[in-house]
Amino acid sequence: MKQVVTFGEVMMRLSPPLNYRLPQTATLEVTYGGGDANVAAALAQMGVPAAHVGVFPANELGYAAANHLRRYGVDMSRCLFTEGHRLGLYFLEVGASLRPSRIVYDRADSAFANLDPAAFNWDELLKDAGWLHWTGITPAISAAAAQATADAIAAARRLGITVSADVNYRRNLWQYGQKAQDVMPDLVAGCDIVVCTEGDADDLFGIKAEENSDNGFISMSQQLTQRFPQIKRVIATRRQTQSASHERICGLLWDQGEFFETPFYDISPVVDRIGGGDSFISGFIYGDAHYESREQALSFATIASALKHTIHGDINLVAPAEVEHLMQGNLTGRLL
Ligand code: KDG
Repeated sequence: MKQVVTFGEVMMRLSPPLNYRLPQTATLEVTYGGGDANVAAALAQMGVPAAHVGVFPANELGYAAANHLRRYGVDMSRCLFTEGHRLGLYFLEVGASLRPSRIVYDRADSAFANLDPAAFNWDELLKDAGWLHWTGITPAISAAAAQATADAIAAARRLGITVSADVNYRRNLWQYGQKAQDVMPDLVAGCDIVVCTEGDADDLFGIKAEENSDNGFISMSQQLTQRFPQIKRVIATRRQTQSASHERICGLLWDQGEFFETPFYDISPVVDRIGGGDSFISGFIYGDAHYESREQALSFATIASALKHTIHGDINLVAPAEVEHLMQGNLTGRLL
């Protein structure tokens, strides 16, 4: 498989141990992640050539963040290290029972937010790539990041590279003056595959889906692909919470008029839900390259995402064999 390239911000993640609250904790566990880079890392550790393009401060924190991704095999040679700005941070307080997890961002004025779009020669950066992936987090960060995302997509289209996006609307991140509703339509118009929920399609594109479950996804996908004809496939997970301790997900795919769905897979008890969506699209990219059928690609993606919920940190560290074992119906957790 040709290289998958991702583009976006990587942050340091700081979390109290166990279910401690932020004001009481004496220690913070350090790891790193970013919606786009998590996809590159999951793929690289599954053996798919993956590179991440990002901007880091030229200091020990920036080098540590980049080295964290290198450790999983991500090619970081196209990243920039700049002076004068910082590494973004996010604090994750893991909830329990009725208390949901909370994220506190401290990412203003990061090196990535201050990137210079002219510093990226995308035709060169993507010349060996077969796939470009980005998330809606990246254009939310600054006007410069949105411009660089548009430039990357335009180059990918010129080069005939597959483009995927997780539209991932985070309304609290869009603070620099441009509206997601004005920026995102032009960006998703250049994509072949999008991860999109009915809620995000409504919020971002004003697409109103039919109300009931499967029909909602189908009607949203029909409207989305009519409005943006470059998009051939729409994927999403659906979450069902039957009780606080019983959650499960299934995968949905709309592919040029055909609808596929997987069975539901249990994800409880959830160890760490950050990066669950990134695991789904990285699983789909892997599955698309390794299986003949779209059902298998969707099953791989959904099971990979379900397994991510058992793994600490932002990055999905599952081996293809673990996913395949469960795809064969072996859902009892026997040793491989
Ligand atoms: O999808 C996971 C991301 O939410 C996480 O890695 C942190 O990039 C991040 C963000 O902006 O929240």
